[in-house]
Amino acid sequence: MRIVVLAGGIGGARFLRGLKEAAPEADITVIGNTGDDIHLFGLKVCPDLDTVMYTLGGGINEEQGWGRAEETFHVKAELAAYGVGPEWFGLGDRDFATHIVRTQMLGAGYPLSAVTEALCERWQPGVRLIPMSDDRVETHVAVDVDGERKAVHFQEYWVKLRASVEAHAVVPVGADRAKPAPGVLEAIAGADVIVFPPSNPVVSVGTILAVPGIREAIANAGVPVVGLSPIVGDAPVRGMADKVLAAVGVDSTAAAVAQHYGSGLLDGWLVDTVDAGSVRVVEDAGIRCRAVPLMMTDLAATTAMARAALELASEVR
Ligand code: GDP
Ligand code: FO1
Ligand code: CA
Repeated sequence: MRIVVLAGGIGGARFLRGLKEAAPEADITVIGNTGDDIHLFGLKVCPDLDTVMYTLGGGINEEQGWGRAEETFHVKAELAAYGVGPEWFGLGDRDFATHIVRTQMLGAGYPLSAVTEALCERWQPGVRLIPMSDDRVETHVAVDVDGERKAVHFQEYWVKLRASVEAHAVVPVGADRAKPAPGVLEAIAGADVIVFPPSNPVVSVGTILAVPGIREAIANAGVPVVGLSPIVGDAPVRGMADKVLAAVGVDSTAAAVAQHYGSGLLDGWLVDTVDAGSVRVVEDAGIRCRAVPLMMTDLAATTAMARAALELASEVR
């Protein structure tokens, strides 16, 4: 079975662990969000690709969900001693090596997709990880600072401002001119099932879908497309999905997220058992819906979620 997953960082990566358990024989291709990418200290940082790579490869900081295990921050401290920031972004020493290798390869002319493949040779994530695009896409968020509207990088909105100010708009800058990376459209066209994990619907899955051609390829793939709600009990399990959903005019409910994707894209949707009351609403929107436990508390629970998603996929179309 060939499974394609559109993934952000923590939610996507943790779900993928369960999917690998649920379908050990499957050939899994992960299309990763690169809208979170940022250039710092002359280096290209790809947080969501790295979160997937480290989580599946055994190098993740488990408690934090991003960055390396057993991390130290000497380089960051030395940079700060020179007055070189930003200090608000926590790049660790081990993580720095990844960004150095990536930036070096990009400088030598390799596209991000080839660089990601090379980095994965070390980590062996057990999936094929492809960035959504080799072209630069950066998510920016419109916020008011000192009474003035301005656009800040997603990382500045999330990490520096802690999403404490209202997000008025979310723009994947560059997405409209970006091309899907080599292998993305081929993977979608060759898939038996397409899965939207419980990733952020706006700044993770939404950004991937904003790359021209990807949404259309999924809608036309002619195979089941199923998703799992990142919203449980009318709130995100973690992160700022509620804030960025509000920016695009969508309520923070499992049903509203399903309707936001729409029946033109989604065939099936899993909501948490606490949201069982919304199953009818989703089904009335033309999307097959089931309520199952959706908290990724451990590998067994996550594996059960992945099984439920594949089972739902086998029921639709
Ligand atoms: P990010 O890039 O690190 O923000 O990760 P993703 O975009 O892949 O996933 C973020 C989303 O994962 C958030 O909206 C969370 O609500 C969701 N999430 C995290 N843990 C869980 C969980 O245990 N269950 C569910 N259903 N969603 C989760
Ligand atoms: N998230 C934070 O909340 N604070 C940080 O300092 C931070 C640093 C960081 C460094 C490397 C990396 O790969 C991820 C990092 N993240 C950090 C997570 C990052 O903001 C991601 O984009 C998440 O996907 C946001 O949901
Ligand atoms: Ca992210």
